[in-house]
Amino acid sequence: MTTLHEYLESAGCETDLCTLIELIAEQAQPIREAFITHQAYAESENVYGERQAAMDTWSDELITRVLGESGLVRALSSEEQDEVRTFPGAKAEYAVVMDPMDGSSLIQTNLAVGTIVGIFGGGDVLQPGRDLKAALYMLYGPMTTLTLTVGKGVCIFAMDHGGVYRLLERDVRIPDGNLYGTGGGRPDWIDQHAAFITAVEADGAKLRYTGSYVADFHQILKYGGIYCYPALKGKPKGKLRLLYEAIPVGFIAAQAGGAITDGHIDLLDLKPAEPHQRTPIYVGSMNMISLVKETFERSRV
Ligand code: AFP
Repeated sequence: MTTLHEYLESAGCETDLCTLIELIAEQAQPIREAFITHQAYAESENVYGERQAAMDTWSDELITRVLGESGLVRALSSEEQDEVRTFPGAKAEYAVVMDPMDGSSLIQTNLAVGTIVGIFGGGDVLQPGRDLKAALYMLYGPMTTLTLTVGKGVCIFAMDHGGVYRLLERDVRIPDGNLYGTGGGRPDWIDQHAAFITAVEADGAKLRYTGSYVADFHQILKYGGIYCYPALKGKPKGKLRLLYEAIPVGFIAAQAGGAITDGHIDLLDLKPAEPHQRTPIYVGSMNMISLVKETFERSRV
């Protein structure tokens, strides 16, 4: 089976980008080994005022250190750090955005969680998602998988017992489907979201929601459907972050024939104004994204 390194070479990836992707991907091993001794919460909070799980900070420090020492990264912005980190001495100009441990509140329940990463060129983290050079997520479930795009379609790899990523699937396409997951409580949903959920439930959609965005999205990538974290009454921007969660996963979705929207625009066209801005998220199959946009459009007239 093709290895990650062989795939990247065959994809004509820039050498430094190949090295950077492999460096990030291989952190899955130490991260996976750290779960058992870092299940609880740290004593700290992130910039959003959310309690940080021990693995939030542990994985953030690991990846930040490794990338800072690599000489390949000019700037790094993490969901778990208030400020953008810069590495002026870097020989390359990649800018990395990341959620180092998405779903971390689930670690002690042994549900799948993951690391989400986007890689820009040009040393600037505040770019529209459409300008990404690569996007990936490692998913720590029954397998350790790496879902990756370098702008030439989406591939899924699984790590073997020797720590080598082996290609499971290339040119992944999101099928039309009827799975849906949604955050927020029904009483807090804005009217447009409530109307969308009512419509998909009437069409027989099945609820699949674990509380881990990256795991829930991966199921959508495979089986089709939609993941939603909507605007809520009193929280018009919802919960998830544009830079660390929407943009990298949205880029993967688009490369697999799906899309990501806030109900109005394609979120890959939105240039972040500041690193920690939130956004409502609808990401998944085109059949579902089209219905979201129609629902929001109808409510405008
Ligand atoms: P944690 O990383 O704090 O577990 O939050 C996970 C998350 O950002 C995303 O992965 C989930 O889909 C969403 O939050 C779950 O939020 P709710 O608990 O409000 O449903």
